[in-house]
Parts: sequence; C-alpha cells; structure tokens
Amino acid sequence: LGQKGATIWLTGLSASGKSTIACALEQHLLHFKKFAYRLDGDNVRFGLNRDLGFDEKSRNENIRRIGEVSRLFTDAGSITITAFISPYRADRDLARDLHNRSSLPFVEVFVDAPLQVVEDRDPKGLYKKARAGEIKDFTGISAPYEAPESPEIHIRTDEVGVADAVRIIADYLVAKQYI
Ligand code: GGZ
Repeated sequence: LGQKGATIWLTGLSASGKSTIACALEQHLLHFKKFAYRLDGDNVRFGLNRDLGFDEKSRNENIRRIGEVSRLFTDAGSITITAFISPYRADRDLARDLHNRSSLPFVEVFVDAPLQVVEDRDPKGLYKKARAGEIKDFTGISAPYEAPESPEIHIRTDEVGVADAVRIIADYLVAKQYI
C-alpha cells in the first residue's frame, strides 16, 4: 500500500467548514492515489449512530464510536478524515489515546471560525432556529464547544480558503511522512 494510515480529526462548530475541507482533502488524496476515507454525519449519524441524539451523553457515545471506527480504518492503512463537531475535549482526547495505544497517527485539526461568522453563514438556518429555541442543546448557542488547546493544526476558515486548508493539512502529512 505504501502508506501506514493516519486519522485526521477535524473539530469545530457547525458551519465552520469541516465537511467542505474533509471532502476537498479526500479528493486531493485520492487524486494522488492515496487510500483516503471520510467519516461524517451523512455516513455515520444516519447509519451506525442513528440511535444517538445531541444531548451530552449521546455526543460522548457518538465520538467514542467514531474514534473506534477511525482507529480500525487507519489500522487498515487509510488516511481517515473525520468531520464531527466533537465539542468535548475529553472525548477527543479519548479518541487520541485510542490511536496512541495502537501507535497510529492522530492529527487534530481545529477548524476555527468565530461564532459570529458561522452564525452569519448559517447555511441550513440551524443557528436561527437555535436562537429561537426551536433546537435545544445547539453547539455554540445552548451547548458548549471546548476549543482544542494544542491541536496539531489550527485553521481559521474566515481567513484561509479551502484550497489552502487542504494544502496545509497535506503538507503536514508529507512532513510527518504519513503519506
Ligand atoms: C449541533 C446539530 C444539532 C445540535 C443537529 N447541535 O451543520 P450540520 O448540522 O450539517 O452539522 C451539525 C451536525 C452535528 O453532528 P455531529 O455528529 O458532528 O455532532 S457531535 O460531534 O457534537 O456529536 C448540525 C446537526 O448535526 N445538528 N442538531 N443540537 N449540531
């Protein structure tokens, strides 16, 4: 296969740009014949985790399972890209520990945009609904987001475009010899 696998763990608010960067990064890696696989809400929250909601316990379990699945993919040699809010530091650290115990690379990427920016973007109108009290436990409004304190990579998506974000992550993977 010529590659050992690594988990690229994107974390950030809704509408921060996680899915966009995850898709573009996956395409970039596949273009260079790297085995990449993306885990996001569409293929996880509607399948494996369809029994889970958005209260704190459900999010803990969501991230625990995604951590386990990403470890398996990465153990199989994939560049595994996860795109979940993953708002709790302890949950992300558990996923990291799981990888560390198997000597598998784990790259935490803080996909960072100020709340005001993501609220202005509001592509699905979810922030508006959350402000109106129509969605409870909404991250950034009525549920916490614990920003990473020492992520491997920090990208401000209100300042850096998608192509540059992909380049920053890909350059990191090359520098670390993960690809
Ligand atoms: C946050 C919510 C909520 C609540 C539904 N809080 O922007 P989106 O729509 O497409 O992505 C968000 C997604 C978050 O799911 P995750 O699995 O990434 O969350 S976590 O890691 O915290 O478990 C949003 C939508 O689901 N969504 N209700 N209350 N986001």
